[in-house]
Amino acid sequence: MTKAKSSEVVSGSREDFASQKNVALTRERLEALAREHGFDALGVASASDDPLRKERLISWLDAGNEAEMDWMAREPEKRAAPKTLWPEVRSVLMLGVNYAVEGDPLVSLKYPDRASLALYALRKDYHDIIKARLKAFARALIAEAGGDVKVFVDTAPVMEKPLAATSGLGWQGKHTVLVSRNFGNWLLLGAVYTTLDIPPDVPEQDHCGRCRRCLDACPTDAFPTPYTLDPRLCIAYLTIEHKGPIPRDLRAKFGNRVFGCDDCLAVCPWNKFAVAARDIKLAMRDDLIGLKLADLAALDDAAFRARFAGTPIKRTGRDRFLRNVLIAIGNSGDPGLARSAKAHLEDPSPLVRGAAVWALSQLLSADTLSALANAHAAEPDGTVAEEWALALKEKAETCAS
Ligand code: B12
Ligand code: SF4
Ligand code: SF4
Repeated sequence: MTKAKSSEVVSGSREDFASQKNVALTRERLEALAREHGFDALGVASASDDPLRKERLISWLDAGNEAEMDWMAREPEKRAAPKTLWPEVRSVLMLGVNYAVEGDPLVSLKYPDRASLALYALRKDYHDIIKARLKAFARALIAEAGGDVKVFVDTAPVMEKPLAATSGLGWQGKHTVLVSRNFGNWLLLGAVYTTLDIPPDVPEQDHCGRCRRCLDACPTDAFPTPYTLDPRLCIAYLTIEHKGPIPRDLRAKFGNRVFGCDDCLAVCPWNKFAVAARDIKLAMRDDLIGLKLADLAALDDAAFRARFAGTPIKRTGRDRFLRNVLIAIGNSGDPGLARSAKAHLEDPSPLVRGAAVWALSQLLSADTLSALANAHAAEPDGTVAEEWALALKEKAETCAS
């Protein structure tokens, strides 16, 4: 268990900490409870308003950064302030689960004929695991100290990163993700709002200094300024949340990243303090590592669901996933994969057909592409017809230059 500023131990706080039940619960006991319930890090934040947190959220939304994540723009007051979400809350317990891996986290980028999937996705969905742990932890907390609780992971209007920074778990790095001195970039977060008044930890300082490795590592230049991400340029957003075609000018920069992206996290020097996770429930699934693009391209809906059942990947659905696989096929430089793309020129989904056209434009000669375009001249969907037109135009320009 990593303590957030471990010197901040709860002691002699019987009245404050557990006023509803008059049972003493020391900081050590709180940490022990967190550890017993599968958490590697714990920090406590006050539930009071933080004007800066709200101001930053509003300016992020004003810039349209929620993009297609409409739910991010809903109820910003509740998201920014725990007490607006739940007036009775007094303290926020931020909990972290370590998911660091052994070896190079970016090794999958070296194999262009295989899919690179974000590390958090190569295992059972963390939402399910963390939510179950948060609930069990919260029940134990109530049993020992009383109070009411609400638990959150990811989907509720809760700003987990700024709250975790306030709770001393780490700081928001220039890539905006929480960096921990003990776990580097590899903590998944969950929150417990409680009516208990627990002495807060000291917020963590920013330890980025002059470093800018994460900013420079981003394949799509998704950081307009340090500490701000534009999701519309981020591969994680575009492969997971975005529903339409991948923006044309970004496709070549995706490489073989098919679901999420770890580049900005993996280069952070603070990862040197991370120790590979031994959490069995969050263990990497061997059957998801090094998957061949050709095999993934052959998945129909049922096979997609079966292959990714229980993982975060299932949430994108087969069509969006296939779109991503086809972009990676286009980037593979392997003409042998053209067959896999060609098989999707008559796919029922226009999203998939469009991505197949682009993939083929990257792998085939101008003549072969043109013959295929003629054979599909009756394409009924406007966006796919435009993909054909642009593919032919760009191919002609490349040949001329
Ligand atoms: C929406 C979302 C996304 C979006 C947008 C990401 C983003 N940076 O906001 C997309 C889809 C792109 C995304 C991607 C990823 N995500 Co995400 N995501 C979320 C979610 C649901 C909300 C985040 C949020 O509130 N964003 C809104 C903006 C306003 O917040 P912000 O980034 O903190 O922006 C602040 C800065 O700009 C800051 N700011 C501005 N100027 C300055 C100056 C200074 C000095 C400072 C300090 C700050 C600062 O102010 C803004 C407001 O606080 C959270 C879960 C949750 N409920 O919190 C998970 C979460 C952040 N994601 C997570 C993960 C793991 C990822 C990925 C690594 C997944 C992957 N491998 O593909 C990537 C990382 C990409 C990246 N560099 O951020 C984890 C991060 C864990 C951690 N250690 O921080 C979270 C917490 C989920 C979880 N429960 O564990 N995600
Ligand atoms: S997740 Fe990838 S694309 Fe998104 S900001 Fe980080 S490095 Fe850039
Ligand atoms: S890579 Fe450097 S700048 Fe980025 S979060 Fe880590 S320490 Fe901060």
